[in-house]
Amino acid sequence: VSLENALRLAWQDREFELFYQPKMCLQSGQLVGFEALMRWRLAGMGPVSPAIFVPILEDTGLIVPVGYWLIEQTCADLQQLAEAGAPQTIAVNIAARQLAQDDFAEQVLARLQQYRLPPQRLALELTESSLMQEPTRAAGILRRLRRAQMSIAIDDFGTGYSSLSYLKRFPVDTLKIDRSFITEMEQDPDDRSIVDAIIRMAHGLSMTVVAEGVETAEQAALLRQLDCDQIQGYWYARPMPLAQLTTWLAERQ
Ligand code: G
Ligand code: G
Ligand code: MN
Ligand code: NA
Repeated sequence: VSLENALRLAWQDREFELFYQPKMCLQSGQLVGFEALMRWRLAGMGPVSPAIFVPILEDTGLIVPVGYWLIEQTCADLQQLAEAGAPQTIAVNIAARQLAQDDFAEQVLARLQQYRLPPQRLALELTESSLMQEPTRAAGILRRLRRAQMSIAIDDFGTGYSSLSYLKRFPVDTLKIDRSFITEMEQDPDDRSIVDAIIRMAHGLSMTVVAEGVETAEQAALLRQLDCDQIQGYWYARPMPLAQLTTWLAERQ
């Protein structure tokens, strides 16, 4: 069977799973939220990376129904996390094709209402390239979501090809520095300068800045020195299924 057919079957059987990776505030050391990351275990093949299957979901258009289903799962898990004493935000990754739906904002807000969740509990992560496919439509959708108090982050920041002017055009409040700049930040003064510049620019624009892929205490310390707001990465916590996450939360009380 082709990967595409396998994905269609996986969707029929709701075989996708969400893992959650905690994010930490560098000032306080406190947990500030989570990123939802999709997982798919293909029988006989082990886990398939979303880097491989998300583009296929996009090409086939399946990402639209799958994406709404993932938001519903996230809403259900947000309720459970609040009951477990973790009322923080979960950020979900949104693909270009999802933003091409004119009623995307209304669909997302309707689900939050259905689960009785304030829209601030959900955040969105978008890449520059997904914003730039249909920038006018995307800007309209994001304005409606921002008006409802939802946080919008640019993911993989620094790796796209678009000009910085889009930061003025889209109502985003958070930049996530791509992990490729973090990995060698300690050895490579160029990477360090880029990270420093992104943090200053984000703060100049009154945005929150998050470093991705932080794997060591040294990287975390350096990012704190550079005034980065939040970190995400294996050093603080790996992506985990909800059951493991509730154990992780309980152990930290
Ligand atoms: O978690 P992992 O490193 O395997 O994710 C690889 C890539 O897949 C990342 O770029 C991540 O943003 C993307 N990804 C993970 N989950 C989702 C999802 O639910 N929707 C979309 N559009 N992308 C996702
Ligand atoms: O593109 P996006 O930022 O959404 O993707 C996040 C990806 O990074 C996920 O696939 C996640 O599993 C992965 N990830 C999270 N923390 C780390 C880390 O510390 N190191 C590495 N190498 N990958 C990480
Ligand atoms: Mn992301
Ligand atoms: Na990223």
